[in-house]
Amino acid sequence: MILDIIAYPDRKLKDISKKVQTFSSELHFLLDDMYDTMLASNGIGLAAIQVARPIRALIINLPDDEGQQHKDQLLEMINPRISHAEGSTMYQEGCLSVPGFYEDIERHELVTVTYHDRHGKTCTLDANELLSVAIQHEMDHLDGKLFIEKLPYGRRKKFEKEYKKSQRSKKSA
Ligand code: Y12
Ligand code: CO
Repeated sequence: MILDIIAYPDRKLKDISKKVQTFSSELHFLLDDMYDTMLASNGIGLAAIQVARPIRALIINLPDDEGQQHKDQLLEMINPRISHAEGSTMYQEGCLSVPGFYEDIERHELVTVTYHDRHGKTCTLDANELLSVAIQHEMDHLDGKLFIEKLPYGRRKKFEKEYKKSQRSKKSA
């Protein structure tokens, strides 16, 4: 089932998501729906809060070199925690909750993340490049943060102006 994605500036995106306590079929249905929703919008990552479920769950499905996404490469992370981070890297990020806007954002270059899979199994992953950026972007959603909040003051102001303009022209179309 395709769910509605909450868009900025909806204040729900600021909610701090709660830890998942039970790895039930309800969680599995939500993860399945999040996958359908992400794919339907050409996304590569989605956090549960973006579909109005304030739980610490996220999914990531990076494309291969030909731009194709494969379900067997889908990462589902429940209650993720970064245990190690190093270096810094810049990447042009986008977000399904901020459609049409891409901004250069600085992140850690490498992260080690520990999380549970959908069955509650504990997993650890070392991530670099795009995967590292995607994990950090999605984990920020769990703490109510959006990538645009990392922009310097001037770029943030410019973004707010352009975003408001784009929302107005969407409404009048
Ligand atoms: C690197 C940086 C950020 C992430 C987080 C995941 N972000 C996305 O999946 C963003 C997807 C996205 C897709 C859009 O296209 C449509 O909605 C059809 C979009 O909107 C437009 O371009 C109009 C915005 C963002 C992972 C890795
Ligand atoms: Co996002």
